[in-house]
This record gives sequence, C-alpha cells and structure tokens, in this order.
Amino acid sequence: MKREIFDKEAFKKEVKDNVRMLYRKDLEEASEQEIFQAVSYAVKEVIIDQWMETQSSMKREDSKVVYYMSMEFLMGRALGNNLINLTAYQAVAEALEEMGLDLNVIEDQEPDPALGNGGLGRLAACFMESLSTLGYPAYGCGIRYRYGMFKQKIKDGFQVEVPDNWLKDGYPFELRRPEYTYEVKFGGYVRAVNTPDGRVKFVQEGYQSVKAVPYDMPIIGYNNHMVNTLMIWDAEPAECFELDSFDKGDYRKAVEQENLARNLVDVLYPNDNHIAGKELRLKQQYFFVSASVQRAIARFKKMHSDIHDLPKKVAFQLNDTHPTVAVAELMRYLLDEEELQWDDAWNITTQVCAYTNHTIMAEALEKWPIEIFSRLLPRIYQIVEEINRRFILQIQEHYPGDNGKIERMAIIYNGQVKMAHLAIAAGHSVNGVARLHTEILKNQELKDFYELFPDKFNNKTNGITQRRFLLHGNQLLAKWVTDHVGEEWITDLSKIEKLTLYVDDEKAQHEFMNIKYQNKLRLAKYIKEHNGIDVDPRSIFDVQVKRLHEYKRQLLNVLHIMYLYNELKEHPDMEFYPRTFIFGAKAAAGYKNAKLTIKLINSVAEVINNDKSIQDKIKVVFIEDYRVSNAEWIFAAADVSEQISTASKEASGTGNMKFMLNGAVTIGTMDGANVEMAEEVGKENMFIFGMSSDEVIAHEKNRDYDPMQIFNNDQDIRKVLMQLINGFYSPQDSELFRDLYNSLLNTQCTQYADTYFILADFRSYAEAQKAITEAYKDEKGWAKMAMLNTAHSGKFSSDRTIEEYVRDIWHLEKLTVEPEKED
Ligand code: B1H
Repeated sequence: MKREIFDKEAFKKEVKDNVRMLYRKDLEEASEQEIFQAVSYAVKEVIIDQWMETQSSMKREDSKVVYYMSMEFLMGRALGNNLINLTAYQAVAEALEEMGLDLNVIEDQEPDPALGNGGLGRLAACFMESLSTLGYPAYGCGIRYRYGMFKQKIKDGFQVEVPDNWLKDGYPFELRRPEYTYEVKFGGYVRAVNTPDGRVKFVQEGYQSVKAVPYDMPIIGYNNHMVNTLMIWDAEPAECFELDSFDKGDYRKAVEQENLARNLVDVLYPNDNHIAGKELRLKQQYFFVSASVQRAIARFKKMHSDIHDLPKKVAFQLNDTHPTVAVAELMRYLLDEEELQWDDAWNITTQVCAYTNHTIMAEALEKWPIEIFSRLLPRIYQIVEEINRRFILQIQEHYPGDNGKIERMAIIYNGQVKMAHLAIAAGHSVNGVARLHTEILKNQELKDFYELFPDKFNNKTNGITQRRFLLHGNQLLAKWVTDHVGEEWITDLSKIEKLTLYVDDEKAQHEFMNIKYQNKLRLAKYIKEHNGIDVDPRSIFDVQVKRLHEYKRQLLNVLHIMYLYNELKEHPDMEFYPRTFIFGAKAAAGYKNAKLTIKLINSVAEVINNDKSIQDKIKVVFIEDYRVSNAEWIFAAADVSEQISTASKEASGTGNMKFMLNGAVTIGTMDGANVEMAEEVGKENMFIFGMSSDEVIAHEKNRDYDPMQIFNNDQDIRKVLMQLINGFYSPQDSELFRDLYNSLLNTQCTQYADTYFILADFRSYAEAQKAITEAYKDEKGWAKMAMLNTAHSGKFSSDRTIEEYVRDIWHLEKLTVEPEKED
C-alpha cells in the first residue's frame, strides 16, 4: 500500500499551529498571505524528511552528481507543484476545504520566483524537476537575485517596469545555509612567490572579498522521495574575512568592499538573447561560479582523497557561456590550491565541464574587454591567457600558416575574451538545443570548431516538464488523459501516444474540445478581470506568448491583424470566423523597438476592440505581466500557437512544446524545435509557412533581400505599413510608430531593412492563417488535429532530454531513495 504522506487531520492541525507560531493569530484572523506561509511550512515539513533521506542516500551511494550552472532559474511558483510531486495535491486541497480554505486562492498568494528571463531560465527549471523525477543526483547553481524579472504594468499601452520584490514576505521554500559560506575574491593583483621547494606559486593580493551564502531550495521528484537541491547564492559583506595584510586599516577599501557585496546580487539583467556587457554582470558570473565550484569541491573532498577522481564524481554543465569562468576557476583551484601540474589540471577540467549553446544571435555572444576582465579577475585572466596560448599552438599545429583560423578561433583576440571559444576549448561536450540549431552551429556559426573537435559536438533537443505544464496547469485535460491512457504519461510522456486510438472517436473529440472550452472560459474570465475586455470563448484563441524580440516577429503577427481588420472594413459581409488574438511579452527595458511593438499591439487592440462595426469578429488582448503562473492557464486555453520566428533564429523554443502538449495547433516556421514537432505530428497537422533557414541564411550571405520591392508590389502590405505612419493607430502622434516602419523599409536606420524578413514571409503567413480558419470550421477535423498534437508531444518531455544528457554527457546513475522506517 502506498504510504500516505499527508495525514489529513495532522496536516490541518499543523496549518493552524503554524499560523499561531508565525503570526500569533487564529486561522480566522490570518491574511491569505499568512495562510499561504502556514500551509507552505506544513508542506516543507514533509519535504525536509525526504530531502534528508535523499542527501543520505547520495552519500551512501557516493553517486556522481551534476552541477547545472546557470545565471537563470525561472522556477515559477512552488507550492502547487510541490504538492503535485508529493502526490498530495488532492489530499491537501480537501483538507484545506474542510478548513474553509481554497487551495487555488492560497497558491495564488505565492510570488513567482522569476530568477530568469525566458526560455533559457525556464529550461533550467524544467531540467531540475526532471532530474529529481528521474532520480538523478543534481545541484542547480545560481544567484539569489533580490529582484527577479521585473513586473510589467501596461500604462497607456506602454510597458512600465516595476521592481519584483519577491522576498518581501519571506519565501517559505528556501533554506539559508550559512555553514556553506565561501569567500569570493575580486580585483587586486597577482604576485609570483617562490616556494621553499623551488616552485612558483601565484597569489592574489590587494583584493576585495565578498561572502557568498547559499540558500537551498528543494526540487521534488514526482512520487519518488527524491529531493535535489537548487543552491542560489546571496552576497554579504565580508566583515569576517579581513582585508589581507597589505590593506589592514585601509578604510576606503573596507567601504568599497562592503558596497561590492551590497549590489552584487541586487537584480537580474532583464535581457533575453542580448548581452549587456556590464562589469557588474561579470562580477555576478564569477561570484556564483566561484562559490559553486568551491562547494562542489568541498563536497567531493569530504568523501575522496584523490582530486584526480573528480571527473568520476562531478559534472559541470554550463548553461550557455554565462557561467564559463567555471573553467578557469576550476583550473585555478587545481593549480593553486591542489598544486597540480597544468596538463593534469587541464585533463580534469575538460572531463568535468560541458557547454550548451542556446543562441546564434550575434548580440548574445559574450565577449569581455580584457581591460575589465583582467582588472576584476587578475588570476583568472592569467589562466585564460595560458589556455589561449596553448589553444593557439594547437590551432597552428593543425593548420600551419592559417592565420584566419587563429583570428576566428582564438579565445583572446582584438582585446576581448570570447567566452564561447573558451567554453568549447575547455569542455568535452558542446551541444545545441534542437537538431536544426545544432546543424547550424556545426555548419555555420561554429564551423571552425566543429572541424577541429567533431567529437565534442552533439544535439540535445529541449523539452518541458509535463508535471507543471499539463498535470498542474491543465488539470481537466490531465485527468482526461489519465482516464484514457492510464497515468504512466506522468513519468513517461511517450505513453501519451496511446491517445491516437481516440482521435476519430466522436465522444472523445467532444470531451477533448469541451475541456479546451472550459480552459478558454477560465482564461476569458482572467482577461475580463485584468483587461476589462470581453472575449468570446467560442472564437479561435490565437496566442503568441514569449519574450518580445524582433526575431520572434510579434510585429508580423500584429501587421497581419491590421491587414485582417482592413479586409473586414473593406468587405463587411465577408465570411469571417471570430478570432481572439492574445499576446503576452516582456521587452528588455532598453529595447526600443520591442517596447514600441507592445505599444502598437495595444493601440491596435484599442481601435479594433472598440469598433462596433466589425461585431466582435476580431479581439486583440495584451496580457500584462506574462510569467510562469499565468502561462500555465494560457497554454491550456490556446487553440492556435504562434511560433513564427525568422527561420534559423530561434534556437529551439520551448513554449511551442507547451502549447502542443495542451492540444493547440501550431502556425510556425521551420525553425528551432518546430522542425521536430512537424516530424512527430506530421506537417499536415501544423500550419507551416515562410522561408526555410537555408533560404534566410543564403539571403543574409548574398545581401540580396529588398523589402521595398514587396512594399511596392503588394497593395495590402503597403496599406498596412502606411497605417504605421499616418496616425491610423496613433491619432495623437502620427510619428509614434515611425521606428517600426523604418525597421522594415529604411536602410538609413538599420543596416539592412527588414532584418527579420517580415515582409518576405507576410503573404505566406496570411495564407497559413486563412488555412487555419478553414480547418477550424471543420469541428471534427480540428478536434482530431488538436488531439494528435497532444498525442505526439511525447518526445518533448524534459525527461527525454535529461536522459540524453545523462547518457551522452554526464553518465550519472539513478538513485533510489528509501523512505525512512517509521518507528
Ligand atoms: C535563449 C538566451 C539568452 N538563448 C543571453 N539565449 C541572456 C541569452 O541575459 N542574457 O544575457 C539571456 C538569455 N536565451 C533561449 O534558450 C533561446 O532563444 C530559445 O530558442 C531556447 O528554447 C531557450 C532554451 O534553450
């Protein structure tokens, strides 16, 4: 018999006791936030037992551990998912109901821990959850930003950023671990010291110290008693590490040191696919990497005496280049603290480190000016120089006389440290995040590196956790799926394929679409509450939610809506199936065109939603503050999923998979993981349009794309673009959208007009949209298509992705956690 984790009565008492202990209140007096805290602490009790059991099993088995190093972990709320994974969600919901409390309302009190921007950070969160569910020992290593991703308010249609003070009420699912505090050193200089045994030692002097204090968060596996740890680092002034002997009594330095700690982890840089290149960012990187490396090695050394065994017990996965200083930090430790020889240290480092590339966008490639890098990290810079010197020798040996190779591949060149080159030279594995992306890396972006190190390159197509994005986010559909195929899909998503048996079954079709309808009602209510807009749940819910970026082409989507509106106005009697276009997107605070696109969407919404003459046939909704918690509802309610990036630009995408799992049909380009989705579900069950990545890349090479030709030859497009600059959507200021217009047509303003081929793909997009309407009108056909999408989403579980990382890169063993015997 399965052990009941929650004794209902005991749990109820615990919640009441917690309210008393924490707030000196009775339940009736407590606020919703206080009740959330009390419930969370009651849940934490159970977690702590399993957490301790897991840690002791890991020690007992002496398991190899992966350290997933990432500047971002976009966790989203924990309470609901913790309960789901403890298989206690229903029991707790009932217990609370008996106390007159609603679990949904309590869940809603939790702030979204948003320590990430978008896909890259959310992927890290899905990976952690899958690692626990699959039973693999892992630590996530990151930063405990005091302010996460900003909250987005929309004022007059413009985005306004509001700080996200997620820690203000205290976060119940974190645990401060001051016993694992480490010192991280910045600045100063390096002195070579002769040791008595005739060697040279390098010591950093005149530096400033920061104390790194970890907070651990539990990552709960599904129904398996496994609880891994996410360690996120806080910075504190290093009052107890004294300034080293040279600086004793230097008051100014002491103050500087204190200030360094104060703002180090204040805030997440809110850029997606774009590097700000700020000195503070490099400090953040070294800060959490150095602390994590120290903790990993300390843990290893507790159980092992020979540092050469490190690769047998430890793997570092670098989530993009952001934590790549880990390579040099590990080298520093092995050389300076362990006193290994270079070759020995290098051998260990390469076996431990592996690198994932997440983008080919040029503005996201990390390069640090050597002035900043060497000043901030003098010893690390020395080591990178030596890595570079040896790497160049290797290149010269391979390609004698080919200076082009050195120019393109060197780690340090033109006064910059190129982090991707460092990661590739120093890691044993380089992976892309979808097959197409990996091929582009091998054949274009990283061609030289692929030629030199073909064996390092491999693909790991991204995935998502079905526990959050179906079991928690879409409970109606989850239950329905379980009723039809059993509950195995929860831990083995490939089993969801059995749904194909039902795709022609009218009753099943009806039930499936009715669940979609219920989820649309839920979202419609949310929209009414937040936007004050009435949307028709019988209209097609056409959704684009993701970070706002020009390459993701939200602009193509709005331009098409403007075109449809023009059509409706010109032909009032045309047949038109009602559509609700739903957007959600945050723009980086300094990204002008992205912010202007948000304004355009809202302005178009304003005009169209208030035009009675079109009888509500089009509605446009911009959902404020798109984040993990409301995303779960949005995916559940979508009919159409917009995945319309310029082919070759979206490395993978993961939202695409969340929609597919929830039975939305994709309109998309052959980009990122869309390619593999089409392979799984069949192109006939998606709406594919636009140029291929090869075509895009060819145009970029030949520089032969001229959007002006399209503008001149296509009246509908011309009309839409004119509306950007004639005040049609901005009567107060007809120049408001000029920059968007210019981005499409004016080569004076951007190096290449229409960099993302919006006009080139417009017609093909419009055709695909038309085909969607036709398909939707066929109720049975659509139900079948939607079900097929869910049924063929099995490949896109992050469980599958993690199994591939384990098999090809990390080589971990599964751990079984035995529940402790009860007395
Ligand atoms: C992705 C980023 C990213 N790729 C720099 N690169 C950042 C780059 O703060 N920064 O400096 C932040 C984020 N994010 C995304 O990763 C890709 O665009 C998606 O296509 C992909 O699905 C996701 C996960 O692999």
